[in-house]
Amino acid sequence: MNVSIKQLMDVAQDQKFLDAALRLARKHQGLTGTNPSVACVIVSNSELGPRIVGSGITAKGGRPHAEPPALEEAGDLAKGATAYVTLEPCAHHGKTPPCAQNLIDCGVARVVTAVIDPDNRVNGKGHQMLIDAGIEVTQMAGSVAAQRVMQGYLKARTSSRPFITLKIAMTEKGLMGSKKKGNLKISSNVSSLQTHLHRARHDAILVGSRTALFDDPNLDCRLPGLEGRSPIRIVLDEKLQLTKNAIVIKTAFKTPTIIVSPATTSLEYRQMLAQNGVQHQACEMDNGRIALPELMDDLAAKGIQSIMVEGGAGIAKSFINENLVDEIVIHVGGEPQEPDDPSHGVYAPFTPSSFPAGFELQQTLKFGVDTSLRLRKKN
Ligand code: AOF
Ligand code: ZN
Repeated sequence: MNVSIKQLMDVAQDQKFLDAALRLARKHQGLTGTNPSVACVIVSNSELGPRIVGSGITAKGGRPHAEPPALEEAGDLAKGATAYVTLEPCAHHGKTPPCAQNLIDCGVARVVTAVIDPDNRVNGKGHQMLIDAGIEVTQMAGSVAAQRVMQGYLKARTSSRPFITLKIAMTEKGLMGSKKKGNLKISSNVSSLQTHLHRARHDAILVGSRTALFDDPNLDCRLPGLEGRSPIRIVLDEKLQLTKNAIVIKTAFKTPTIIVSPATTSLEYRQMLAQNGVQHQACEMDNGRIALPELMDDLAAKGIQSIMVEGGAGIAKSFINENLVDEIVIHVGGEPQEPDDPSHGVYAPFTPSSFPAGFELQQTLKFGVDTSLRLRKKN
């Protein structure tokens, strides 16, 4: 097949504007509830070349969708323009008419999208509406970046479970901490800043009660300007060990917090949680441990679509064993600090050089002296 230079340039131009839309969509990642953060960029061809005449992003909370504000900004310039939308435009009537209809009514000539919307009310119908109205529709193949921006939404829509990122800081030998000293400093400050950025992109952070008790962490996002992006904190507390003195409980009126414990939890403990503004999530037990798959189903039903699991070797192992993890982020500390007595070490269920079966390395980054590995579950 002969592909002309013009065709190659057109594909490159589509990719450029779709990438711009994807960067825009990341701005509201984790802030749009059960709606994905979608962005729309309207590009008009003038004598001087293509130029962006309107842009929009799904509003915080999920409505309005991305297309109406972009089309409104473009005004008459939307006629004959190309709309780059990171997700197939919706075909259903919600608080506003379908976005596909809005694009048709505004006279857009072409629509380029990155991902088909798996929502039953859309799933190809948005594209079909556009095609039936004579609009050229191009779906860009294999957009990994788009899948990443919408990973929580796509996972929850297709499997009723949240997308799970397991984040672990460890040394080359897999050391995570010390049973004696508690919190060993494994990773550098640059990695910690990256962790805060990562938190901001998830709906929730999850740790076990041991981590909440011994490290007494804040588990929020403290990056300047992103303080409002702290995700919900979830603590698994099957033995009801947390008290009102734990930071996660003391600060629950500021940062939403969910404590997970068995349905048999005493009224007294539940009252303590309620008085401190903490939500209680009753869970099923499986052989004396929290039944994680069922808990993940319940959290997805609550609208939590992505979770960063941050706490404890035991929790990491349970999530891996239950086959619940979609992505693993390992921060490998540059200066290994071994405990004097190796039996005091807390070790991860794997090391940076021997990952769990079924995962493949996607990205290696340098964070100061640390190395960060991103592993993804193979399809
Ligand atoms: C779009 N553009 O910006 C977004 C879309 O509750 P509703 O009515 O807002 O519907 C939620 C569904 O809308 C969601 O599951 C997905 O199918 C679509 N999201 N669609 O055209 C947008 N956020
Ligand atoms: Zn819409």
